[in-house]
Amino acid sequence: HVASPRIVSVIGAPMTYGQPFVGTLSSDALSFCLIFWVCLQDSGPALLREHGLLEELAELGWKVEDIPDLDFATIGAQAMQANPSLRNNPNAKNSIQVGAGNKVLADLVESKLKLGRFPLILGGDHSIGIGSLAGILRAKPETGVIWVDAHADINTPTVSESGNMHGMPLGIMMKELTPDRRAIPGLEWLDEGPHPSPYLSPDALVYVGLRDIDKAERRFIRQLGIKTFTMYDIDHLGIGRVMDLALEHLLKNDPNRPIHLSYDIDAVDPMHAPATGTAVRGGLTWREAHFVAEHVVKSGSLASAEIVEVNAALSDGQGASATVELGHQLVNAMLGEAML
Ligand code: 4U7
Ligand code: MN
Ligand code: MN
Ligand code: MN
Repeated sequence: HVASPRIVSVIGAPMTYGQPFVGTLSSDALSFCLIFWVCLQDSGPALLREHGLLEELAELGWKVEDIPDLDFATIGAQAMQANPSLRNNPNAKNSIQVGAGNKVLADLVESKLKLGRFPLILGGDHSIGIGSLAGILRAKPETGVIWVDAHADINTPTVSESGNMHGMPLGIMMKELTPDRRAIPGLEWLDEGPHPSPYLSPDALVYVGLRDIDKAERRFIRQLGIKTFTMYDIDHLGIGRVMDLALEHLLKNDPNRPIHLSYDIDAVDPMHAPATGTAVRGGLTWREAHFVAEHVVKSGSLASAEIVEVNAALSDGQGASATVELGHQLVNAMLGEAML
């Protein structure tokens, strides 16, 4: 159950460099950007705030620490200036900006966890998983991760077909797949300094909701034996059994293990979440989507959470507000709304 006067640290992480609507701009994307000016800064955190998210968290009994949104446009530009000879690699697009932004995010997440707070990270694209995992694993290396997504996000620069880093956070955070993170421009910090960021062990991860897995990703998941519940498993077993098994996998050896919930809104069916970059049909229903978060909360193990890939620029107004509304509801679920 939610412990009484806990502090939630709300961290706005409006990253866009990990997905294709930045960098090489088609004229369509460019007009999107002019209308919504979200090319270098995503509107997800702002829209969730406007939707009354912080007030609602307070009503749920949390003490709310609101942190100003990270300014990834400036952080990224400074990183580019600092080392003009460094080149972004086409196999890991914008890795300098993605890396610099995630370094700041990782430090923030680590410090909040060490203060005993609950980091709630509002994305932004899923490349922020690099920074949140790095910070979490530095503060609490024993953490288990539930990755709710249509996609596996376990590509690496070597195998990725798109080069988009929102498809790589898990591939980059596993030693078996990226043994030298210093080879990726912008990500050197992961393996440098007095506190290198631990890798995520494959058995510390459970997937829920997958239905669009790339060929290389399939191979990695099999080779590494990662616990995976696809949409097929959810249809077959029901979401209740799936979440029981997911928690059992992470908690069987250590019932007190902290859990991080990484929630990509594209896990949910596009009927409810159309405003996202990589929508795939056949996703979680409204209730299944909520149950996933509610059941993790009920375990008492949830220690941090993120909601990512809410991208209002990628839908009409109605689709955007429906997606923000869902994102808000899922955050409420993560922070214990369904608990009596
Ligand atoms: B998301 C993809 F090829 N796998 O790597 C890729 F299908 O964070 C999609 O889950 C990645 O939204 C989607 O580009 C990343 C593609
Ligand atoms: Mn994702
Ligand atoms: Mn996804
Ligand atoms: Mn996506």
